[in-house]
Amino acid sequence: MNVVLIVGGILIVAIFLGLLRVSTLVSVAKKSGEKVDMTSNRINGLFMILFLVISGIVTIYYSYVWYDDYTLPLASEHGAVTDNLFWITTYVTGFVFILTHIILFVFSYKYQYKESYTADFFPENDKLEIIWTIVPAIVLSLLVFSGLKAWNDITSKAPADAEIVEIMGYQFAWGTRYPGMDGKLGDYNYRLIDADNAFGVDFTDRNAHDDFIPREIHLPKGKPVLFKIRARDVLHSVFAPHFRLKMDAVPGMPTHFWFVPTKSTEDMRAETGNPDFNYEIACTEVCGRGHFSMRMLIIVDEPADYEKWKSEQVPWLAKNPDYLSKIPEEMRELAIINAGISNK
Ligand SMILES: [Cu+2]
Repeated sequence: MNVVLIVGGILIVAIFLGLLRVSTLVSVAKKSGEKVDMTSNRINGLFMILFLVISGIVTIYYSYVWYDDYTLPLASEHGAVTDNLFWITTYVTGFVFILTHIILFVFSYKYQYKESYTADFFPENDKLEIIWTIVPAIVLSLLVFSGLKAWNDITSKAPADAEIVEIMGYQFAWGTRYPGMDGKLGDYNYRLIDADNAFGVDFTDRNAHDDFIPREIHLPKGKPVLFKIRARDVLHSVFAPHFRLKMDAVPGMPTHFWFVPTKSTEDMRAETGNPDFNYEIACTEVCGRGHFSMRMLIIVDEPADYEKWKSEQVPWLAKNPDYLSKIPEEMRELAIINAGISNK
């Protein structure tokens, strides 16, 4: 369908260009006494109107057809604020955009050259200039300051009881690490990254012993969550559109984002009528050849289910007991206890 539309569009443009060429040649052949080639002027004027109408129809058509794709159902508290800002900005700028473009193309047609026209000398108009300076200044200030206030609220300090989840981007996947039952993520150091320890977790930090590394992200519904975001190699960007969450993952410069998920995965499946619905993180930084594969599932649970899931997770160290040999001897016993490794 789309290919047909594109080919059709190209053909229409080609036909018009052909017509323009023919009419220009005809007027040259006629050697009409006109100083200005009126035919091509008229055709260009018509093109202006045609461009306005066709591009207007295409814009409206695609905005309508893809509406659901840029208005995903919302599943976070702060998302209501950003959605609201988005629509206010879209209405204001959309109104100005449409108005100025209608004027631009209609005037180009209406005021095309005619011999009877004479130019008007119109050097200045203070009243007009004051209006078109002050009105946009006020409107833009309102938009900017309401955006700034929202941004300050969204990027404020996370509540102390927020669930901490580490998100690490690398070529080409996401990894996630949870602090375990002590609620504290262990330190990391890129020098410690090896074939086993993909996160470079520093197990000389006792907080790291019970950290666990699941395959999917689980989050509790209705509770604040703090994403601690980092990248291992190049720039990546955490994008979870249903939560209206987007934050770059930068190597060597950890970032963070906190939010409150408001709908569980089950809630969203019911709302969208899609039994296969899943929240996900995508990467929105073109980070290399495998960029497209950077997808990670997020499952939002009811708080009780979340706690149950969390308590069932096995610390990374318990799953990889061979790694104990790399932990300094004086810490090994503590690590075994903290990771809950049964000592036979
Ligand atoms: Cu990426």
